[in-house]
Amino acid sequence: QRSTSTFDFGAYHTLDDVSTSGEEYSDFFWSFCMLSSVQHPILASKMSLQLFLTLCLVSQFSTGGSSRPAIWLDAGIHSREWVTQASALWIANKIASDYGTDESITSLLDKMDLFLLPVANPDGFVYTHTSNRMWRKTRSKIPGSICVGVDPNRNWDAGFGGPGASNNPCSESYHGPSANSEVEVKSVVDFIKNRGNFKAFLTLHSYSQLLMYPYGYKCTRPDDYAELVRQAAASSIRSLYGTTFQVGTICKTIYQASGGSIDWSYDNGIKYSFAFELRDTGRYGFLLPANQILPAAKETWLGLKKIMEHVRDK
Ligand code: ING
Ligand code: ZN
Repeated sequence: QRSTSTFDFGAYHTLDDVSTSGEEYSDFFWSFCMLSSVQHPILASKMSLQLFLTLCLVSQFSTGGSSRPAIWLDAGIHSREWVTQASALWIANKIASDYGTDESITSLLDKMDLFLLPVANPDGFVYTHTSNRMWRKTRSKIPGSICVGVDPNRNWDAGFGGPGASNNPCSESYHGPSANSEVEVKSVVDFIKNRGNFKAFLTLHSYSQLLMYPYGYKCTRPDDYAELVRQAAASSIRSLYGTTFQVGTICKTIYQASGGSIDWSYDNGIKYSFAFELRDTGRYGFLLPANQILPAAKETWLGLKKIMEHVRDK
C-alpha cells in the first residue's frame, strides 16, 4: 500500500509540483518512479528534460510477471485540458492506496499491468502555466513557419493528414510534418509496440462529457465489439453524481478527426480503445474550477474501472 499524505489532489498543479520529489509527497513520487524505473524503453535519450521528468511518472503497477496483459491510460495530451492531468494524478494515488484493500483493484493488478501517463504533453503543460492558459499543442518548432506546435492528437499514424486535421502550422489542429513527428507521440508508440500485449488504450480529454470509440478518421463504425461495456461504463459514471456521458464514435459524437491516438491503437489490435471527454459541457470548459476536480476524477474512475474489470474478466 502506498499513499500520499499532503499532496492536494483537489488543486491544479504545475509540472514542477507534479514531478519534484518534495519531502511532503515523496511516497507518492517514489511509488511511481521506483516502479517505472524497472524497464523503460520509453525513456529515450532525445527527449526534452520536461518530458523525461514526467515520463518518470509512467507507473508500472506491476505485481509480477513480465508480459502480462496491460492497460494504457494517458491524460493531458492536450495541455489546456487541466482536469485530465489532475484526475489522472488522483486516480494514480487511488490505485496505489487501495491496492491490497480494495478487492477489485487488487485482482485487477494481480492479473494485469497498468501504465499511466498523467502529463502526456509536458512542454505544452508548462506553457499553459507560464504563458498561455489555452495552449493545446506541443511546443515543437516548425521549420519555415513562425508558428509553434503540433496537435499531438492529429499526429498518430491512423488516417494521418486526412479530414479533421490541418496542414497549416498555425492551426490548433495542425497534424505536423509526418506521423509520429512529435516525441510525445513517438515515445508512446514505441513503448506500446515494444512491450506488446496491451488490451486496452484509454485516453482522457476535456471537455464535453463523452465516452468515444473509433473511428475519428472515418465515419464508419468498426464492428460493434464493445457496446455493453461502454454503456456500463457510462452508467457507472452517472451513478455517482448523475453526470451524463454520451456514448458514440468520435466522428458521430464530436467531429471527424484524423490521426488520433485511439484510432491508431484500435487499428493496431487494441480492441478496447476509448477516449473520454471529462466535465463539463461548456459552462467553464477548459477552465473548470478546482472544486470540480475531485468529483470529476471520482466519477471518471468509476467508468475506467468498469472497462478495466471487463478487460480483466473477459
Ligand atoms: N477532443 C478530441 C480532439 O482531439 C478526439 C476529440 C478524441 C479526436 C480522440 C480524435 C480522437 O479534438 C478534444 N477536446 O481534444
Ligand atoms: Zn483534447
